[in-house]
Amino acid sequence: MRLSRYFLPLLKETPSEAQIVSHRLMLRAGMLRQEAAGIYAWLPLGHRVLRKIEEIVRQEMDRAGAVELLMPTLQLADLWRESGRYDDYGAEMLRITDRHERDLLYGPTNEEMITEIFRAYVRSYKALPLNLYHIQWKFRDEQRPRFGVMRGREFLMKDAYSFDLDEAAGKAAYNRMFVAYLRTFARMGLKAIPMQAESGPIGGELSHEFIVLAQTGESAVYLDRRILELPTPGEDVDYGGDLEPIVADWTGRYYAATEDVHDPERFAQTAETDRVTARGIEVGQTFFFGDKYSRPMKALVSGPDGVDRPVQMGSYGIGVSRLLGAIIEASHDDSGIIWPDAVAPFGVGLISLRPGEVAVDAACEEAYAALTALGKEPLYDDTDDRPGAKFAAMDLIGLPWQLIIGPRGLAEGTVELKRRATGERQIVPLAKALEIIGR
Ligand code: 5CA
Repeated sequence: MRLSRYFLPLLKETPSEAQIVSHRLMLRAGMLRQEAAGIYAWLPLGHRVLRKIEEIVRQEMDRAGAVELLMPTLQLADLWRESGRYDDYGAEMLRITDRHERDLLYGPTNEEMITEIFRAYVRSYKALPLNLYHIQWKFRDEQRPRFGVMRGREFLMKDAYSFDLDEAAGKAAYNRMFVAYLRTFARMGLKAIPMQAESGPIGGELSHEFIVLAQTGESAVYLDRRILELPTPGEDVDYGGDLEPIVADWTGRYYAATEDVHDPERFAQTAETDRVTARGIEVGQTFFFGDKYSRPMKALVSGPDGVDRPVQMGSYGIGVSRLLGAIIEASHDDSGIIWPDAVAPFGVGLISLRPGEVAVDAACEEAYAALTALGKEPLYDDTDDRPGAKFAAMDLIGLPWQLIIGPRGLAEGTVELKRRATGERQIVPLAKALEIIGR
């Protein structure tokens, strides 16, 4: 992408309404624009990151055996009357009436709709286990939308729903999602710690929140620091096998709890030097709630014994749009964002120090073509801005590499390569710079 043809409206001033660093940086870096309280337009740079995060989530869901579909944002109120949640959900639900006076709502979550889809088609245990997921916008009329994408009213969620014949199989399905979550967040450069949690309006006894530690997090958390050292399951993890040992490692060995369920007495059993009190951002939550929806909604399956019973269900959410904020909170410095490679909107910022000068233009074009061919998605700053402004802009938007090409270096056969995360600079021939980036 050539910057002269792109839409990257950077802000010079720090917007006064933004209270936390991720919100400030997303506004300054031209990623996001507020259209109403808690409702945002995703500008091109923000949209690219959103899509990258979504893709990682999708790949790990698919790897764990979940199947993608897409449900609508609008739902019939009657569906929610079947489960009894229409009235329970309260003021957070955005209720809408269509021209025929039918009650609709903008979905805050999809347990009812997925149960309706399941019961329409599945009758037998032979179709199980089944896990269906989608990545779709949700609306919750939060009392205090704040911190930008962290607590929006309209936000993008991945929500998966598991269906099993009995509780044991349901727990195995829960474990598959649990492991997939460990992998998903690690791939984004995040350390997300599963913590025992309350299930709130979704329901059920078994629930974990996946929490990224950050000073600006909304909830207080208590943990044994040794949980931070546990290894993330690799790509070769066997989703067909028994995952209980991995889940037990993460849930049974070390203390980790949010303030809602914190137990000071149990926490006191952790050695004082290992005790950490911190704040955290909830990037995902998993629930197992058995037949809470399938029983009232009559989603029945017959087992090998021919007897019908309500299907056992769980649901598994990831805050896809919230993750942008969480990643920036975890990875930035005074100059701006530092994107982990896996979610960076572009891989390399290619900076021309003298657009219009034949040799510089030629070297930049060569680099641009080579980087594109390498799949590194360069953003080529071919504008007439001063070098200082270009450097500041690249630092702000936080691409992993900066490749700087100017007349003086070229006269000596070199370019400058900067790694955003460390600030390390190398003066090398262009071919060498390309080799380093391509590694
Ligand atoms: N149906 C279940 C799981 S599929 C569910 O709705 N779970 S949830 O309420 O915990 O939401 C899932 C994830 O969405 C949360 O972990 C959080 O990361 C994200 N989320 C929830 N509310 C908001 C919000 N107002 N703004 C941004 N992200 C949110």
